[in-house]
Amino acid sequence: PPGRGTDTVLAPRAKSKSQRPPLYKVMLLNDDYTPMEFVVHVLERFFGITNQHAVDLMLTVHRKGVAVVGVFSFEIAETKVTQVMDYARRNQHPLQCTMEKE
Ligand code: TYC
Repeated sequence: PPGRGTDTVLAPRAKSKSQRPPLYKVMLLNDDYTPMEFVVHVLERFFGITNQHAVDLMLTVHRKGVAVVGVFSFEIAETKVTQVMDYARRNQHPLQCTMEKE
């Protein structure tokens, strides 16, 4: 029947949703106190993002309030969130990092 999505045709060799693990978006949230340079450093250190892209992404979070900084399996996403939150706390910054199922 129409509208139930039961007859979706997959592209050749594409895996159906049930055949791959769910992905999780890792997001950084803006705040008024964390220094911009610290956020750039976090993006480079924990997400392997180049300085040029890290500056752009940090400014996107600064302007929009939130941005996706990566998409990972549950376990990797959880590790990233823990690493960022621990590192921010150790450096006494209120930076928040969260994850959400894609
Ligand atoms: N808004 C912060 C400032 O003006 C910078 C900032 C950017 C903080 C991104 C957090 O996730 C963040 N210093």
